[in-house]
Amino acid sequence: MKGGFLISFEGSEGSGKTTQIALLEDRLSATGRKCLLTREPGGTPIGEKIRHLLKFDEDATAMCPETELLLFAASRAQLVRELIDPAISEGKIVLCDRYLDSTTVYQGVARQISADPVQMINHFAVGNRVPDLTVIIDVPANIGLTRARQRSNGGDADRMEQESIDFYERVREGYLLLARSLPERFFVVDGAQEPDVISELIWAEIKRRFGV
Ligand code: T5A
Repeated sequence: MKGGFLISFEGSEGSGKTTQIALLEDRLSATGRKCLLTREPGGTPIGEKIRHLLKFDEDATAMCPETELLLFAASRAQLVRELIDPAISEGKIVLCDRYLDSTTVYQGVARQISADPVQMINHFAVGNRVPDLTVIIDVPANIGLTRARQRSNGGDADRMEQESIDFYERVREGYLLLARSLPERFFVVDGAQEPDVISELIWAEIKRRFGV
């Protein structure tokens, strides 16, 4: 595919999304393709303020699941219109660290908000901008959480990292269920392998699908 397209990366905390996005950008850049790297929540000035509210604001401990869902969607709506759509129009490959499937899984499956409003709000936020490919990096919840906590050097976990292990197991199961229901959009990779091995598997899939 020579035009622009969107690849999202999903997985639980510490699954290795950020690491793999950086490795993929190196490979794509070496072929001469221009990339835009972005993340959710965040990516725009408005989105980064929402990110801070969702993760670090001391008053956010009182946040109810419905508010949380709408804030993630608000950040995403801004990101699509301000960055993702223009970049794709310019022929860039957008690599997004989390996207609408995070809401389906974290707020829908793990927080147990009904599927219908989650789907409707997701659709309202992104319009037609569905990923051309979603890479799920699958790791057992305990491995991902250990990595995430080691990376923050024992510093305080943010609000989203303070859930029970059951919550992150539901997240993992939610992603795997989603991938089984939409195999044409998802590629699941075992994230317990070495980063270079995972990167090679993702690259092979991208070449197969997009011929880059
Ligand atoms: N959320 C988000 C929702 O609830 N709903 C939504 O709609 C959205 C969009 C975002 C939080 O918000 C929630 C989900 C999250 O709880 P975040 O700060 O963006 O939080 O954090 P995460 O997306 O969870 O990202 P992390 O930074 O925790 O993890 P990554 O990016 O998956 O992992 P990465 O690459 O930073 O690696 C973590 C550590 O592991 C090492 C790395 O070197 C690093 O130290 N590592 C490996 N170690 C061994 N083997 C490998 N293969 C490794 N790969 C990486």
